[in-house]
Amino acid sequence: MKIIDLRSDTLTLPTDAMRQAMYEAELGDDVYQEDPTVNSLEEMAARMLGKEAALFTPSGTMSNLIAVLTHTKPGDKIILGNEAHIFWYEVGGASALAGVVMHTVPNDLYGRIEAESIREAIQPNNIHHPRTRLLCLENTHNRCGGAVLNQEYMASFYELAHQQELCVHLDGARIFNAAVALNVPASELSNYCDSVCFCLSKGLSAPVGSLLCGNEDFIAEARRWRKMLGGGMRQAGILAAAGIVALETMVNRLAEDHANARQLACGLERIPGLFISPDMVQSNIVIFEVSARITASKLVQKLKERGVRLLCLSERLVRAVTHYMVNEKDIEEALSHIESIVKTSA
Ligand code: TLP
Repeated sequence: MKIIDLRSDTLTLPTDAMRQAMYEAELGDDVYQEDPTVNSLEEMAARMLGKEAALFTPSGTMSNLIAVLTHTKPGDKIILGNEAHIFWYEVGGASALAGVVMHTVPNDLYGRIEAESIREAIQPNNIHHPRTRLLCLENTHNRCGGAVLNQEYMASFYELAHQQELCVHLDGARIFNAAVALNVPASELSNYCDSVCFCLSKGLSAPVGSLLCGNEDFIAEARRWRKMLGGGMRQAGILAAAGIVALETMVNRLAEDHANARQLACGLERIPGLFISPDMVQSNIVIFEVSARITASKLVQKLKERGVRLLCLSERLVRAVTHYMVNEKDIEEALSHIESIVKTSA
C-alpha cells in the first residue's frame, strides 16, 4: 500500500545528495572541535542566522534546553506562550533540568503574545520573586498551525524584552519556513533575538540535528552544557554533511510545501463536517477541526487503514504537515480519502 505520511516533516528522509555527502564527509573529533565538516556547518549556520557562532546539537529539544540552561540559573523564571513547544513537548526539561519556572502567557491563534501580558508576567526585583531572565518565542509556531511571526513583531518584542533586561530565545525549529513565507533572509528574523535554534531534520529533510546560534560567549558556554548533557558527539561530520546539503538545497523549495499545505486547507474547507480557515495556513502546518460526526482519533485511525497518516492532536483537532516527500497529487489523494471517510460517518 502506498503511504502518504503527513504526520510531520520530521519524517522526511535524506536526499541522495545528502547520502553522498555523508559518505564523502571529512571527519574528526568534534569534542576537540576538530571535525572540519561540523565546523563548516556551524560557520554556515551562524552566517545564515546573522550570529557570531553556532553549535551543532542532536535535536531541537536539546538546543532549546541548552539555550535555557545558558541564559538562566535554577530558580529563575522564563516567559513563554501557553502553546509553546518548550512547554508542551520537551518533557518539562526546562523545569526538571534547568530548574526554571515556566510562566506561560496566552498565545493567540497566530502564535502571538500580547505585549501587555509579558509586562504583567515580569515580576519586579523583590526578595519574594523569581528573577525573570528570558522570553522564549517560536517561529513558525507549531501548535498555532505553523503561524509566522514577522520582522516587525519580532523587533517589538526584542525591544520590550531588552527594556526589561530580559534575553530573547527564539525556537526557530522552522525558521526557514517563516523566512520563505515572508520572503526575507532568516537573519532578518533572528536579528531580533539573543539566541536562536533551528532544525535540519524537519522541512530541510536532513536525518539528524539542530543548530543553536548566538554570540561567541553564549556559544562557548552552550558548548559546555551540550557536553554535560552527553551531546558532545565525535565524528559528527557524517551528520553535519547532510545538514550542509540541506541548507544549500532545501530552503527555497519550502515554498512548494507551503503551496501544498494551502491546497490541502482549501480542499478540507470544502468537506462538510470539517472546519478550517485556509487563510490561517501560512506555512507547512495544517490544523483542522472535525465536527461531531466523527472524532479526530477515529478519522486518523480510518485514514491509517488507507495509507494516509495524520496526527491526532485532541478529540477535535487533527494536524497535517507537508514536506518534500508529498506532492500535489498526494494531497488530492489524501483529500479524497478524508472526504469519503467523513461523508460515510454517521
Ligand atoms: N516538533 C515535532 C514534535 O515534537 C511535536 C513535530 O512533529 O512537529 N521546536 C519546535 C517548534 C518543534 O516543532 C519541534 C519538534 C522541536 C522544537 C523539537 O525538535 P526535535 O524533535 O528535534 O527535538
